[in-house]
This record gives sequence, C-alpha cells and structure tokens, in this order.
Amino acid sequence: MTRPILSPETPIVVLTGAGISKESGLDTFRCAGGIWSKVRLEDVATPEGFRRDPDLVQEFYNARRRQLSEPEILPNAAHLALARLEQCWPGGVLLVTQNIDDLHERAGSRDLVHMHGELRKVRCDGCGTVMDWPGDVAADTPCPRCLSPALRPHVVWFGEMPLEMERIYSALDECGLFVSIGTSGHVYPAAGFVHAVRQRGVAHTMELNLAPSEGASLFAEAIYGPASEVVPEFVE
Ligand code: BJW
Repeated sequence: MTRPILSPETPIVVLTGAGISKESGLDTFRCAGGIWSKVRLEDVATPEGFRRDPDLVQEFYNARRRQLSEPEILPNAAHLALARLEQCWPGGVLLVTQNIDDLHERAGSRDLVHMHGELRKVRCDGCGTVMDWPGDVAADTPCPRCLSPALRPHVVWFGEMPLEMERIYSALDECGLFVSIGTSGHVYPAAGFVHAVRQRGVAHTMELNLAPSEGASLFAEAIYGPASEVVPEFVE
C-alpha cells in the first residue's frame, strides 16, 4: 500500500523496541545471541524471580546500567531522526518506547513514555518512591526516604502493568499515523497497539524493522532494513 499524504497536523504515535538501540551497541532480547539466550527471563524479568533471588536480578540490571554509561554507547541516527521529527512535526509525535535505556532522551526526544520503565531509576517497594539511581544497587541497599531495604529496578516485568497506559491508548485513539520500529511483536500490550489503531480504520500503520515482526501482516506499510538507515529515510 502506498503511504497516504499526511497533513502536517496529523498526530503521530511511534513505538520503539530493542532493535532501535541495537546499532548503539545494546543487545536485543530475542535475536540470535540476544539477552534471553544468555539469561532466563523467568529468573530476571518476573516478580517471582526477584523474590527468589534479588541479588541475581539486581546484578543483571546493575550490569546493564554500567554498560549504558560506557562512552561508546550513544544514540544512533535512528534516535536522532525521531528527535528531529518531534521538533518539526506540527501535529505532535508521542514516542512510546519499550526500551529502558535513555538513548531517546539523549538524542533530544522529550514527548516520551517509557512503558517498561527506566534502567537509571529504582523504585522503593516500601514507600513507592521512584528515584534516579546512576550506580549499583545491592539487595540490602536502604531506600534513602523510608530506609527500608526494598529498592527494586524501576522496570516492568512479566505479569506487571506497563506504565502510562491511559496516555498511550488515548494517543493511539487520536493518531493518524502509527509507526512501530525495531520490536518483535512478541510482548503485549505493545504488540496489540497496531490492532487498536487498525480497528479505528482511519489511521495509517507502518512497520520499520530489520525483518518482519510477529504482527507484520497487520501493518499497511513496511520498510525493512537497519534502523539507522530506514528511520532517517522515513523521517526526511
Ligand atoms: C532491528 C535491528 C536493527 C534487530 N534495526 N531493527 C499470552 C498471550 C498474550 C499475552 C500474554 C500471554 N501470557 C502472558 C501475557 C502477557 C505478557 C506477554 O506479552 N507475554 C508474551 C511473552 C506472550 N505481558 C506482560 O506481562 C506485560 N504486562 C501485561 O500484559 O500487563 C497486563 C495488561 C493487560 C492489558 C493492558 C495492559 C496491561 C508486561 C511485559 C513486560 C516486558 N518486560 C521486558 C523486560 C523488562 C525491561 C528490561 O529488562 O529491559 O521488556 S521483556 C522484554 O521484551 C523487554 C522489552 O521491552 C520487550 C519487547 O522486546 P522487543 O523490544 O520487541 O525486543 P526483541 O528482542 O523481541 O525484538 C527486537 C526486534 O528488533 C526484532 O524484531 C528485530 O528484527 C529488530 N532488530 N536489529 C532495526 N539494527
């Protein structure tokens, strides 16, 4: 399907996944050699896994936090292109990312929802405070506010409710273009966003990915290639 001509007033929702950060040096989850080939998701990405072995889970996220601080981990051309799109598109662009890295912010995106949380933040299970946390956390690190040793990564594990869902669904209800970038379409509710937009029957849907995702046939248009190439091409 050819792309309809979009009025500059059309609101856009962009969903990103791990594929957009791959060329910045961060592993995806389900690609060959990805994170789930090295650790079991049941051990590190579920509340049950955290209860069973909090040290293992804290160290998994500490290691990823340290990696994110390495000087060579930088936003790539795809992150930068989406920040430019937000700056120049009159209709507004809501960027919904499943990624917990901060490469979109560092590229300059501001209208951004981290639906699966943020690696650089921790949350206290005792008092609920969410706080910036640049370094390592041990299982017995006390919360600076309530002093309970209940700090956990501020990320959304399987079985937990993703963040800011009302804001996301209301943007999906109003958008004229939905673009999904670098996500495999295996994980809900994000994998269902394209259904929600299609059901309205008025918005264009696009997938930008290295290879067809699980829900590829649901998109009206697809462009395949590395994010650092296809995202800037789409934006310009
Ligand atoms: C490139 C590229 C390049 C590579 N350029 N592209 C049965 C049926 C349906 C649902 C369920 C079910 N049983 C359970 C559920 C629910 C469950 C779920 O979806 N499970 C599925 C596995 C079946 N979901 C949940 O539990 C969620 N909560 C929930 O549903 O709450 C209830 C609710 C109900 C109704 C409304 C709202 C809520 C929570 C999900 C939490 C996911 N958490 C994780 C880990 C935490 C963060 C972290 O540690 O980093 O989030 S799992 C992991 O997967 C991470 C990611 O954000 C997420 C998605 O992965 P992503 O981004 O798609 O990465 P990959 O690796 O899968 O794909 C990479 C893609 O990049 C590929 O397509 C490549 O082609 C591409 N690529 N290089 C462009 N250079």
